[in-house]
Amino acid sequence: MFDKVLIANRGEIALRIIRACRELGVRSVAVYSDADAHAPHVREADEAVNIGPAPSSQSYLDGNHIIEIAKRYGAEAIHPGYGFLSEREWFARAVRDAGIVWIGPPAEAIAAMGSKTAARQLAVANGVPVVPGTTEALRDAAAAREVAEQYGYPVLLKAAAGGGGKGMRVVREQSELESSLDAARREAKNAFGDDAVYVEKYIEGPRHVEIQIIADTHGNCLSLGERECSVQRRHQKMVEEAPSVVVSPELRREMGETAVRAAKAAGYVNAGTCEFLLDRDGKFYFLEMNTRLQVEHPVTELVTGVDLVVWQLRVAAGEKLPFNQEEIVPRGWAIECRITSEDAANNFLPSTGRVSYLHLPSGPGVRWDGGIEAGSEIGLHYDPMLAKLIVWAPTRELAIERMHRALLELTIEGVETSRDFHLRLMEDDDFRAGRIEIQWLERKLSVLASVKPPESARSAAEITAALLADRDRQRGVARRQGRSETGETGSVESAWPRLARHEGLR
Ligand code: MV4
Repeated sequence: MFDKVLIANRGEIALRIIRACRELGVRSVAVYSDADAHAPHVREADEAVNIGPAPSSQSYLDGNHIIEIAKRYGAEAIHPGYGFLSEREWFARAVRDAGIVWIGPPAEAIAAMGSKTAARQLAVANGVPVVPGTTEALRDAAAAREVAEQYGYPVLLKAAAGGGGKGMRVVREQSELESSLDAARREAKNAFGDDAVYVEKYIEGPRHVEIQIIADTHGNCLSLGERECSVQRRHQKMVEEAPSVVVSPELRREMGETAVRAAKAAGYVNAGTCEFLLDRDGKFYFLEMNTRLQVEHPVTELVTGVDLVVWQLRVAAGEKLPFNQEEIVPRGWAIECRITSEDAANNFLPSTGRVSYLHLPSGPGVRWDGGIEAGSEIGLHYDPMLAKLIVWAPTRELAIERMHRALLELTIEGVETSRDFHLRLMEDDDFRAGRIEIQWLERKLSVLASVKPPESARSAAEITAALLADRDRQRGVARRQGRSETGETGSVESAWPRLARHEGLR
């Protein structure tokens, strides 16, 4: 195992990696921008080095500078976390060329999966089902028309260099094709500097189900099962769970074998994820492979018992995976809510400010992977995800109740957060029944993102409720639950005193 690892990231994922390092007896080197001088990851690491100004381009994305620091501080390996430099082929190569171990897949595997058309060709060549469509970029509108006719409308134009939904256009009929192709090309050129576009049959109302894999350097590659990630808005996931309500043990085995085949074809090592669309008939199609640790990895950890970050470090150090596929069986249910500094009532506008008060949930089956503390300044330089709240329970129903309970315990003041939105999600009948697909949340937004009363009205109500609660307590009135056994939100009389105890009387 390594003596010292540099963590080229910030926030909750930097802390997550520091924790894994500490359990393995590995010393950690954090890097931080001027904006993060007082951030928790800086304090928790064994050493911390300032790498420049707040903008990512001058700090967390300055790969050459980070490699210099790794050498200067004697770090034998670099963990990139997710985002930032994690999927930059050039960086994986530069780290390796500097004689430092890259805690991630080989640069060649990042490249193989980086181009969506190349990934589709690799998939097709290895018997991995993809959505019907082309595996090469379209030459012109006439070629687009020809393949669209062949597959039938609606079709989806996608950027070859893309991923994450940029440069995508649904085309419902031939008359829209040419203008959509122009638009997709322009968007692709802007986002990726490459206007290559290809075409797929458009799948209506699918789920987004992804398979976690892990591979060592000895030729072992295992599937750790699926995550259901359909609850997303504008390609930003908001809730993830493992397993998925629609994945049977047989389908899990089939999707797992498919993901392992795709990973092996790319020469993959380390943790990675194959994304699939799962249609209403239970047919699945490979979309793309994420060649990094993902934000939502904890739900897989909780149902499999495999510490993914520890195993990233171990396989990067050359260790063999000690388990086999038959031993990996998901147990119970895990759900993750991404707690962001966004105002759901205001079109998810990013919210900034200082976290003036923070109370974290705990108790049975609750995990908090956070990157903030009371006093943290939330600005606009980085991603608005502040933390992940993750729960485990024996069944999905109990996991939803547990998440609801944990969200009730959570108080974050000073910035707007997605906490209330997540509470309403956990109360939603469709969500509770598992009736979700990739467009579900956007259809539901108007109901879930209801406008809040103004702050002045809220604080007056809180003070009133606090006084009422105090009076009741002095009279010895028994505490009542805020939620009944049928899952209905409690009456105003019971809900307010509970809120008051939480937020008014502290
Ligand atoms: C699709 C699709 C429907 N049909 N491909 C979105 C981002 C990129 N990873 C692929 N995406 C999609 N590809 C076909 N042929 C619908 C989506 C899609 C989506 C996929 C996963 C998660 C969320 C999504 C939201 C909108 C569209």
